[in-house]
Amino acid sequence: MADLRNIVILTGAGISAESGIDTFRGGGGLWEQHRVEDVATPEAFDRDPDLVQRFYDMRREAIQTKQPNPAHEALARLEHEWAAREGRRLLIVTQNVDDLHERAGAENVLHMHGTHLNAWCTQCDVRSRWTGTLIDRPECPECGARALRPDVVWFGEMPYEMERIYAALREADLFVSIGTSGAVYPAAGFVRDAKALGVATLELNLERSQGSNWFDESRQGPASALVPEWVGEVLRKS
Ligand code: BV8
Repeated sequence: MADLRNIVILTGAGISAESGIDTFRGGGGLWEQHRVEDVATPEAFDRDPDLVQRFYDMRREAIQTKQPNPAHEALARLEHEWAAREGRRLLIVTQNVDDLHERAGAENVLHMHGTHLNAWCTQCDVRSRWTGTLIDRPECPECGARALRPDVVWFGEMPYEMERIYAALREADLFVSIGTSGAVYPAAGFVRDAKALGVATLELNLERSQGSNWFDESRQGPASALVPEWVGEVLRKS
């Protein structure tokens, strides 16, 4: 691990679970309370915008009451203590729409599925920081149209900054997947892309995921324990 220069980390809902944010597919997960087709597709939004807005309003409000956990804090430490040295790069690609990576101090964070803290105007296309609700169809701060939606990538929509992600994978020495079930593409395919590129792969997850067999190494346990332990290994060997 001493010759590591470039790490790409993918995080999923599992890294935020110990902060009290529901995952999607675990026991009591979000998708057990709502069918994906009813709340996380453009068709659902067209069919029943109030249901979708309420689903995201509830999650946007909940997220703001939560705090980063030791896993988020360890990744921020990795960025500031390891990646800050000459010639090293760390990119955190998160599927999560919460801002716990940033609130833990991480800066180079890419939200491939969007963020709860933006509203996206379907009229003028401008994204505005948004911490309130959208159910009451508030005016877009930019153009005034009552046409705001969550700035979240729904099923069937193209995730953000895919080219930047693949460019980072092409340069990486190590790809680490943390807290994701490996159920949703294209994120679930990154481990295979990494392997095809000769990049070493590590999974840190509470239980085996749909992608575990693709990883060079897969460790099971809570992120709040596994991530600080792994970051400590990297810092000690660097
Ligand atoms: C696209 C919105 C193309 C934001 C989300 C058939 C085959 C392959 C692909 C497809 C297919 N049919 C359709 C597709 C494409 C589809 C897809 O993959 N479907 C799946 C269901 C088969 N993908 C898409 O539609 C994507 N877009 O493909 O576009 C395209 C091409 C051209 C032009 C236009 C478009 C868009 C996908 C994004 C969907 N949006 N969310 C929101 O509401 O928050 S997905 C949602 O699930 C999340 O965003 C997240 O990304 C995703 C996966 O969830 P996880 O983060 O992994 O969470 P999960 O609960 O599943 O797992 C948690 C894990 O943590 C578990 O393993 C658990 O063990 C672990 N854990 C729990 N506690 C802890 C822990 N680990 C550690 N510590 C703990 N304490």
